[in-house]
Amino acid sequence: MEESHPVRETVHKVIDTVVGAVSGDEHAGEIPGRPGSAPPSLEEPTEPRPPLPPKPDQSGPAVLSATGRPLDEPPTARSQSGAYLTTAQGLRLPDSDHSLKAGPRGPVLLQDHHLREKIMHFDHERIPERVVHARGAAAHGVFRAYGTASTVTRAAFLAKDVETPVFVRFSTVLGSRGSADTVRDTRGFATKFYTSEGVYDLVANNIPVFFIQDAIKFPDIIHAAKPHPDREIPQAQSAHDTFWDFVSLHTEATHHTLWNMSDRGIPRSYRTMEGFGVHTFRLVDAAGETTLVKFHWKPKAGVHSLVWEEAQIVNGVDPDFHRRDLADAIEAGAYPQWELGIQVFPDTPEQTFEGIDLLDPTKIVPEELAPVQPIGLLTLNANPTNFFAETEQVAFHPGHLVPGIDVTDDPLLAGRLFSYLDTQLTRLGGPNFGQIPINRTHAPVNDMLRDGFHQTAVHAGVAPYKPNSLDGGCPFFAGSQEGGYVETPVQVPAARKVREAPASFDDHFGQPRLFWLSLTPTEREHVISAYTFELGKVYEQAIKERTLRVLARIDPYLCEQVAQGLGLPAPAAEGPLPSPVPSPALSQLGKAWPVTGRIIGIVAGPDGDLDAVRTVRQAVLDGGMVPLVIAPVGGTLAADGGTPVTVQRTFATARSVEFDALLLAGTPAPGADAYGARDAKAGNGTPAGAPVDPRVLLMLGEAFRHAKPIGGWGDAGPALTAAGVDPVAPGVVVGGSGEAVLAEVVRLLAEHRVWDRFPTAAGVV
Ligand code: HDE
Repeated sequence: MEESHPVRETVHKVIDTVVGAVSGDEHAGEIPGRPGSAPPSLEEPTEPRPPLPPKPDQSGPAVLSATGRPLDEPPTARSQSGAYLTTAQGLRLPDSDHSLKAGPRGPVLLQDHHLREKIMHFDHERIPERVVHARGAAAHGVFRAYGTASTVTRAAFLAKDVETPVFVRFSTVLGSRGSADTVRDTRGFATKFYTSEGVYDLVANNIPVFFIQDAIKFPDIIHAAKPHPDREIPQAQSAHDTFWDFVSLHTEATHHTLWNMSDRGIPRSYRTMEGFGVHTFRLVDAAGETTLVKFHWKPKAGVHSLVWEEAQIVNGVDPDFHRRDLADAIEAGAYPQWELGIQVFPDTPEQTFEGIDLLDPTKIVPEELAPVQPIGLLTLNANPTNFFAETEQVAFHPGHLVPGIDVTDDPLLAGRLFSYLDTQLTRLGGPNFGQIPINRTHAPVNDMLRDGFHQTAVHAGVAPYKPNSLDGGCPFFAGSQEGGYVETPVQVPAARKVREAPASFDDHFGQPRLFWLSLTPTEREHVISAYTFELGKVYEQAIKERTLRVLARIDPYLCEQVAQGLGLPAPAAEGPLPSPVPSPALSQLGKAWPVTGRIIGIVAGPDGDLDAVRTVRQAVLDGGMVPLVIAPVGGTLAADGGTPVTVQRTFATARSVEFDALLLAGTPAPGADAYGARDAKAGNGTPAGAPVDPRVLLMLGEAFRHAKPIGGWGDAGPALTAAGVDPVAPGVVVGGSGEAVLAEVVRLLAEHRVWDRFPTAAGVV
């Protein structure tokens, strides 16, 4: 055996070379017990070189995948192998449906090793969910750098045309793992870049500011926002007493709360969210020069939100709405894309810009003052193979940095730098979570971390400490010339040790007012109704009144309107309000975006103009959008003898919220199941004299209320009239050919919603 062991022979050869090189020891290996594979040098080794090979008497486990597959197979093929069911040890099994018993009706035998293994493993399938951001969905992709950031950072992955694999996880903050997607909440937008210099994590949100300025308040805001501790309700919502109790008292939360009450709190899709690094980071170039920056993700599909009623319906009809949307888009090849950009500020000792303290995470810098400069493009192009292994086990950490990107003294960031490692110890069961496949770096690892739960690496060598001579001094330190991460030697001001916030963090209302004034009237109406809804769900009047006082400090009209909805008097503002210059970049309306991936429902009766349905369906597909044909029953439509048109939704299964626009190919008569006892959506049936399916009326009514484009041709008129849809209302396109109607609807879709359908109140200016 010894003579024919190829690994040992190779190792012997390598060691002969290494030993000769190190010490010239001719008796290497003659007497057993040498601690390392080479004799140490007298002086501490200083010349960097790769780790020594293992000793020739040593071997390790074969390097296979977790389920025994060679590692050079494609990543998706590794999880299972062979044609037959096996145990976890690879033992083939003849049956997994019956326990081993003493006779078919007899007692189960304790010796049933398969029953024991199967149930043992099942009992431990769950790990603790994330304490925040538990609900999420993720995708693989690639980041291609434009190279524009190379003037301010030496980060290798930001050099021109460098492509870096990424894994991105989107999330809500408050809800537990099984909660619904379209709740009013902040969204997480965490990106893991597997760069050549190690993993870089940009752990961002879709809102550019945070509730608190100091990490020590994080448990407070989260305890307040999570469900009440006694009944554990409400799930995944801020519309309850403890949340409003906290944010009305802790007024540094005002800015973030206002963003939550805006349309940003209910994104249409993960694909249509902006992302923000929130904190200011410090970039370092090759010469060691530093710049302060804020990171922004800009979605190519534009920023687009749901309507609150729509979001609530979706939560019931399709609680996986965002998760499904992301996966479907990628599967359909409509790859979501974002541009990464930076706002750049000089790194002055004050770390302020235009009077804004860059270390205060409750403040933005308006884009009009510091434009967002694009530095690269993110494309999500593959769905995960296994939710648990990837989306659940991925572990982000703002302290996963690469040379060229450094942190600042933002006190919120400081706490995060502690928290994200700490939390994985309980969530992922120990310190080796970096070895879980989705978390593995793509850069070579040569650390001195050893052992611990779930250790899957087989470390060689005997000297995981420095300095050493037994492992030839390995591993060696890398200065910045060798790609080492050298912290920026920032001057720390001489100061007293205190528990205090700086005076420059004091203003809690100026930027909320800036945000409010930057919104369009339509967006402001949404903010008013969001506050009114949320506070309407609060039990204690004192909390509502206290919140109204906060609103009075943002804007009197906002305060009055919410107070009116609550049936309470509006408090007056204390003193004059500032008049900041609005930042149009904060509004998400008024632009046009690509329509790729948008979903168009085409309502067709069995006897309608099927040729037009075929043509329109094809035109939708040709435009990169998704046509879904909705008909009374499933199957196909082919009454005219032409190519059958496949039905994707029936009147019973469809709901307006799934579609970005609705097209009516005529007026469909009530289906056979259009009565309340069969389908509650049919309600009391069709209004007298209107030969329209009531589910179609419901869809039209909702699509109209949610400001979606509606189109119709042929005899669509009676359906629109019965649904109360004014055929000349903005965004309602009637008449002409199906194709002409579609063209106009697509033009409207590019603007996301038809907001001018609804007048805003005169007071909103
Ligand atoms: Fe987090 N946050 N956070 N957070 N956060 C976590 O880490 C924390 C903050 C963000 O998809 C946890 O692995 C503290 C700001 C995202 O896996 C935890 C503070 C921003 C995600 C944690 C903050 C974020 C997390 C929970 C205040 C936007 C989900 C599980 C100092 C810039 C990442 C985990 C994913 C997750 C702590 C504030 C974003 C407990 C202490 C500000 C996107 O470590």
